[in-house]
Amino acid sequence: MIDFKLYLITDRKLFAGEYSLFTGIEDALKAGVKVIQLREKDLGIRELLGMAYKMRELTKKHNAKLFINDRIDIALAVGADGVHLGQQSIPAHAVRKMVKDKLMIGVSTHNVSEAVEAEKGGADFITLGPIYQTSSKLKYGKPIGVDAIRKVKSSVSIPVFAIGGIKEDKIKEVMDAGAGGVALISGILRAKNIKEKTEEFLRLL
Ligand code: TZP
Repeated sequence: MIDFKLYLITDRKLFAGEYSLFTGIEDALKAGVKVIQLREKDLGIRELLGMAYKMRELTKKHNAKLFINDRIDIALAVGADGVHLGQQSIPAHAVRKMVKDKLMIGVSTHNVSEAVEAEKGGADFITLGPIYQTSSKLKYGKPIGVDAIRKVKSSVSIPVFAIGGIKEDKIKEVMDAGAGGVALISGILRAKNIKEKTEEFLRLL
């Protein structure tokens, strides 16, 4: 069951000032965020595993869920709640077959057909984006706009999390379009005060 509206995704290179990955994420957890996706794609497998164990401990302490980007093996090894798959990952249907109900599955999608395929494959929710311009626009492609949420929502029944360039002033627009929540990185991780920024997002949601 998806019982969160704010899906916070990590990028250890973004933290400002005194924050590091773990102190920054802990502040977001203290503010009440209930799910973290560990997404550190450039790390080697052993380093990532170590980080995932620590993140599992931290999320448990704050009663929050942990998703691991792409790596089903690491998600299972550390006892994460879920795995988050991209379009280049093993597809959801194959993961579902492997893990049964041991892991929740989130899938990154960009259009209706990817969303429908994810749902059919057994995904519990999808992210859809980039809805708006993001800071690293080349990496994620052209913004698909808020109407894409309406289109996808009319084709799937699992929750759709808007992603890409989500800041406080975009929350109302994406939720009005039918999003079940928002997924974001820089909107929170780049903040000077992560705790206050997270509280603000949670209030708006
Ligand atoms: N997938 C689509 S856009 C995006 C991802 C991972 C980046 C989201 O980052 P930000 O900083 O919240 O725009």
